[in-house]
Amino acid sequence: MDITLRWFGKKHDSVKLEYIKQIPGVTGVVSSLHDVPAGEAWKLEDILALKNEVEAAGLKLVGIESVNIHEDIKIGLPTREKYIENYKISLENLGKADVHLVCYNFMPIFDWTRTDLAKELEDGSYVLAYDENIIKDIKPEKMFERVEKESAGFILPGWEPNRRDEIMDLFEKYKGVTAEKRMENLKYFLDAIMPVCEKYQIKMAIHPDDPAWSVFGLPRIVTSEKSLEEIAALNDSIYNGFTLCTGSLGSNLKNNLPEIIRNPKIKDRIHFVHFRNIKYECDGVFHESSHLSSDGDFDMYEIAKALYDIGFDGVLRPDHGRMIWGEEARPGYGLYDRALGVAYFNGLWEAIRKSDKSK
Ligand code: DNO
Ligand code: MN
Repeated sequence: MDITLRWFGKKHDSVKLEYIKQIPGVTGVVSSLHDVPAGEAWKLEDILALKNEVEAAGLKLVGIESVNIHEDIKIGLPTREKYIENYKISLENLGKADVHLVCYNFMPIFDWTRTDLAKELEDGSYVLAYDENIIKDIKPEKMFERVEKESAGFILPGWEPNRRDEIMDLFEKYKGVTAEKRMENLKYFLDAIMPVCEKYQIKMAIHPDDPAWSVFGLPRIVTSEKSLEEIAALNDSIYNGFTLCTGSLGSNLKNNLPEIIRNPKIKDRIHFVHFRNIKYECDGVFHESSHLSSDGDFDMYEIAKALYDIGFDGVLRPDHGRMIWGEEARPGYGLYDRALGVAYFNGLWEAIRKSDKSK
C-alpha cells in the first residue's frame, strides 16, 4: 500500500514536500496540474516536471488528484467529443510518465460543498462544516456572496468569483439533465477512455459526491452503495474503479462504510482510499473532525479492518483535517492534522496486521 498526502504544487500549497517526507510511513503524494483548465490536454513535459519535483524530495508521484472532467462531458453535449479526446491524451501522457492512478469526480458544477470553511470547535481548532438548512433555500447567486464572506481567505472549489457567469450558464445547461442521463454520460465517458487505461494500466478512481446527495437541485449520482454497484457495471474493466472517500460517502449516514468496502461488486475496484471522519450535529448538519473514531461518527477501526480483510493494497491518504496548532494553510489541507491522521492509520493497520492469526 502507498500512504500519501494530497499536495497542491509549490505555487498553490504552503505545505512543503520536505515536510510531507518526514511523516512516518508516507511514500508519496497525489497531485495535479492545477493551472490546466478542465477539458485541456495535459502535456507530457508538464507531468514530468511535476514528477521530477516530487521525486527530488524523495517521494513518489503515486497518482493524480484530480484530472477534472469538463462539464460538457457530464451534461452530454455534442462538444464532449473534443474534451474526451483531450482526456485520452492526458491519460496517455500520464501512462508514458509511469503514473497509474487517476482520481476524478462527476459532481455537477462543483466539487465538495461546505457552508463554513473555518468553523471553530471547542478546543480552538477549525474545521470545514456543512449545514443543509443553509444550502436548501439558497439560490446559487446568493451562494457566491456567502462563499466570499465565509471563505477564510480561500474559496470553496468551483465557486471562484470569476466563474459567476459561467456557473449561472451551467445551471441553465443542466436543466432537464436527469440522474439517469448523467449515468449514461458517465458510461459514454468510461467506454471511451477504458481502452487507453487498459493500454497504460491506469486505474480510474471516481470520487463520491460530497455531500452524498443532490444539492442546488442538481442530480448527483455517486452517493450510495447501489450507485457504486451501478457504476461498476457500466464498464467491466477493472480500471473502472473508485476512490472510497469515507467522509464523502459517509456524509449520508445510510451508507454503511465497512459493508460497502466488503461488497464483492465493489471491493476489487477500490483503487484509492480517502480516510477521514466527520461528526454529525443533527440530520444534514455535520462538521469534519479529527480522524480518531471517538471524535466523529465513524468507526475508523472497522473501516481499516474492512480494508485489511479485502486485501487492500492500493493508495490511501488522510483527507481533510482540522486546522490546529496555529497553522495557516488551505482549509482541510494543513500538514499537522493530516499527519496525525496518517500516524493514527499506521497504528490501526499495524495492530490489525499483527492480530491476524492466519498469518
Ligand atoms: C473531498 C476531497 C475532494 C476530492 C475531489 C476529487 O473529499 O477529497 O476534494 O479530492 O472531489 O475529484
Ligand atoms: Mn475525499
